[in-house]
Amino acid sequence: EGVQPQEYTIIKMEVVPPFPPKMQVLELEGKKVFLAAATLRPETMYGQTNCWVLPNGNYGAYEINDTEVLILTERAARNLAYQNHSRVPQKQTCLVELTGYDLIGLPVKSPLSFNEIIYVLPMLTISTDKGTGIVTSVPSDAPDDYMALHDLKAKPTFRAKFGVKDEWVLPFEIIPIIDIPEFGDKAAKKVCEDLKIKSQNEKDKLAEAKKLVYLRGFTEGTMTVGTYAGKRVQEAKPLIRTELIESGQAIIYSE
Ligand code: A2H
Repeated sequence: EGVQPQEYTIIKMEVVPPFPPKMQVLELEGKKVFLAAATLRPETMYGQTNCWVLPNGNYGAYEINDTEVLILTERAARNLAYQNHSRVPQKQTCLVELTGYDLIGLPVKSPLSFNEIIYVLPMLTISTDKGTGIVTSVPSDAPDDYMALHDLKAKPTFRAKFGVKDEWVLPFEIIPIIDIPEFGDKAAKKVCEDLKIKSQNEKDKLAEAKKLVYLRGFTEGTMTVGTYAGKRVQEAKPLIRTELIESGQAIIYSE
């Protein structure tokens, strides 16, 4: 972890019932259950195509108030408890323990997403020591997301290995949401192709791609969709973030 505190936006992605076997417990009955994705780019939520978990990662369903439950790492739940987001003050309460494998294939409804339903898919490079251990996928603007989705789309054996059904992946295309001069409106794809990145495991090249897309996107990008279409990313970002938080669809989280 860095010296500077990182402030994330946690996006509440509602799990669509019926719940899978592991989540069919009395404690979750009547509760609203969300996957909690930590992002630095709330203005990109229009372009979500799926959501990522670490297959071997440990997660839990934690109460944040009397009616709502968030699925995330215990570490994030503890931090959130000290940021006023727990039913019992300053204490996380886990209703059920889960692994990434339990979550793969779940349908979720995520704020602002043009896709009404998106699916939980495996990403092997997720760190459980950062954010919530759950990441929402915007392949138009995030090189990591673009490559991980590309890996799943291109490799049937990779899908089979994690029990990923074709219909959770193949129908989902990149959604252009931000235009960047010279990079176009699928910046992550362009930069990954320019750098000849072959898979999600090429860490160094992906770090370079991320730096390029992130800097240019933030300083020169223009929203092409949503309420702030035509506005600069810089201007739209805080507005969209505030709207998500005030409508109860997101929460502020720092670590
Ligand atoms: B970002 P930082 Cl469109 N492991 O959200 C790996 N990656 C994680 C993570 C974890 N535990 N938690 C969050 N992230 C991702 C959107 C996005 C993001 C776009 C473009 C760039 C981008 C959609 N995915 O991040 O290391 C999340 O992906 C570029 C860095 O804490 C989160 O924001 O700085 C970002 O990494 C947080 O990374």
